[in-house]
Amino acid sequence: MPFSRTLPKLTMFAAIALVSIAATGTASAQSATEIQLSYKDKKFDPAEISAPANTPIVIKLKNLDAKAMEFESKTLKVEKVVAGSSDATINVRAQKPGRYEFFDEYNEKVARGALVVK
Ligand SMILES: [Cu+2]
Repeated sequence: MPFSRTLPKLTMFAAIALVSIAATGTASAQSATEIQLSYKDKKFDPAEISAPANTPIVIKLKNLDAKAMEFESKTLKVEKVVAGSSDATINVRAQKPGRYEFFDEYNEKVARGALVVK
């Protein structure tokens, strides 16, 4: 008897949870800001990019150099190796206003840029 009472409730709860997860995923995908960024001769172009606050950010990075690079930002908590002459998509979660530095970890001293969130 207890089973027949609790099971429908649990199923209903699971269904609601799934629906809300799906809704959230769709909403954030739609509002994401997409930014094109290229990397050549150990330089980011543009060196400064910007995005609105509180929305997810998608950075489309083109590594135009023949060597691999590693896009890294400690403040944005992202790190991604991008092979030479190839593209990568870097997903950044929604941020508060501020200036977030990023760099190529393989050329940290020279290859630097910043994301300005307003
Ligand atoms: Cu790293």
